[in-house]
Amino acid sequence: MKLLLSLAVALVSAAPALSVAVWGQCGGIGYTGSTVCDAGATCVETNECTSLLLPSSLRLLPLAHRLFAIRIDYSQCQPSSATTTATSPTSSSSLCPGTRTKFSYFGVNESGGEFGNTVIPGELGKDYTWPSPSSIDYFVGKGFNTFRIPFLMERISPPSTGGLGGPFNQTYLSGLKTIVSYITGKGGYAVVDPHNFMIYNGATISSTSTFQAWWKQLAAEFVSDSHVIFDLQNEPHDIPAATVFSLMQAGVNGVRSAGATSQLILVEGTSYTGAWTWTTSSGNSAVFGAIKDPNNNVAIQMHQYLDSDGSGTSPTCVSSTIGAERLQNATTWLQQNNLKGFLGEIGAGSNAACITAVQGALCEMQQSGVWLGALWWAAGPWWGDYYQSIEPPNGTAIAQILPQALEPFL
Ligand SMILES: *[C@@H]1O[C@H](CO)[C@@H](O)[C@H](O)[C@H]1NC(C)=O
Ligand SMILES: *[C@@H]1O[C@H](CO)[C@@H](O)[C@H](O)[C@H]1NC(C)=O
Ligand SMILES: *[C@@H]1O[C@H](CO)[C@@H](O)[C@H](O)[C@H]1NC(C)=O
Ligand SMILES: CC(=O)N[C@H]1CO[C@H](CO)[C@@H](O)[C@@H]1O
Repeated sequence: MKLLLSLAVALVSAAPALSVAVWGQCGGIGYTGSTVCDAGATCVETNECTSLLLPSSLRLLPLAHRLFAIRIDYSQCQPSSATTTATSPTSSSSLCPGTRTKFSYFGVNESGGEFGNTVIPGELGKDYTWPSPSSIDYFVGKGFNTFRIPFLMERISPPSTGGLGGPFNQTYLSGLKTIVSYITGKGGYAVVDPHNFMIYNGATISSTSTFQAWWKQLAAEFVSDSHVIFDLQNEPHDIPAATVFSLMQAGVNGVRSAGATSQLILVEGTSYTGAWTWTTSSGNSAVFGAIKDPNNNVAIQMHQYLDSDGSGTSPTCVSSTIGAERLQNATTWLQQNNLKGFLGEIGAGSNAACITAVQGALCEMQQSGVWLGALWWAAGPWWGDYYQSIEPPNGTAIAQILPQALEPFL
């Protein structure tokens, strides 16, 4: 809207001028006016809101044409101190002063393989899909290195061919391995994430021996790739913390028994592994301090959203300080237990309060030194206009969250 208003202003003052006022046009295809801005403003190339300017006929063009159309060149005088442009990352030292430990693993979730979870086995391209290599390239190009790849246990271990003890579906497994190899081939880390909430084929997984054997079978597929990270289970819930702990310990043992000894393992707790309830209602903090790994390379994966119910379904954040507040108790617990954390999912809306809240969360994490990594939820080709989508080129979180809240913490 800002841009439309400024265009009107620019048209009214169309006579040649020595310099252009703030928000006025100062360059672009077919532009012949002054390219010099008033004092205090800088001429910036921008695509912001450009699609709003397209005639409605253009908006009906096929996708590829519209993508071309929104690349129409346009430059605008912006206040030199403007921080809202999507063109360059916000500086990090002003946001988060002091000594910080950068994340070893920083990136995004890449959804797709877990979509359509009510249709088993489902059809590739219709019920589920795999992440796009171009999305991986985009984030690697910006300096991110870690991608969490959700998939479904019912698709890799079909109930119809022996269930969790049966052979893998080679078609689905090969789809998973293809994207994992693509990521690790680029030097990145691929987090292999059975996105099942500890429920398989409608029933809660309860057998530690079945879970251990399943992980031994899966880890064997990736044994030689040290850039694979094993995320034992996404968001168990409605299971006692102690039961989830036993299953996670069995999973660690299963991975290591496959000979996969170099890789990081992530364990998750009950109550959707929420950081905000880790030390309180979930009961996780009472049991997870005892996790044992013969290779001493395990971290506690937690998730945190910043909307009122912590579900990641509303773009409204509780406050601009809620990110740091919700992580504080978990951070202290990690420090006291000499454990490392990994924030496998964080997400919030593209608005000022949420951006400040995400910055506060990531700042606290880096200042504490106990968090190995963080991943935004989520990229992936099928999110559409979901407010947390960070899928390039124009997922909702690309314009502001990426440059202002994530890139400063690279
Ligand atoms: C294996 O996966 C493919 C691809 O999703 C699917 O078409 C096929 O039906 C699956 N096989 C079984 C036994 O589930
Ligand atoms: C942190 O834990 C204390 C009790 O241990 C609890 O009273 C407080 O509400 C927790 N903080 C948050 C933000 O959940
Ligand atoms: C991204 O751009 C495409 C093409 O212009 C458009 O159809 C789509 O709605 C946009 N997505 C978002 C989240 O803005
Ligand atoms: C917050 C969020 O997006 N959660 C999603 C986690 O992944 C599952 C499976 O894709 C979705 O159903 C949730 O909505």
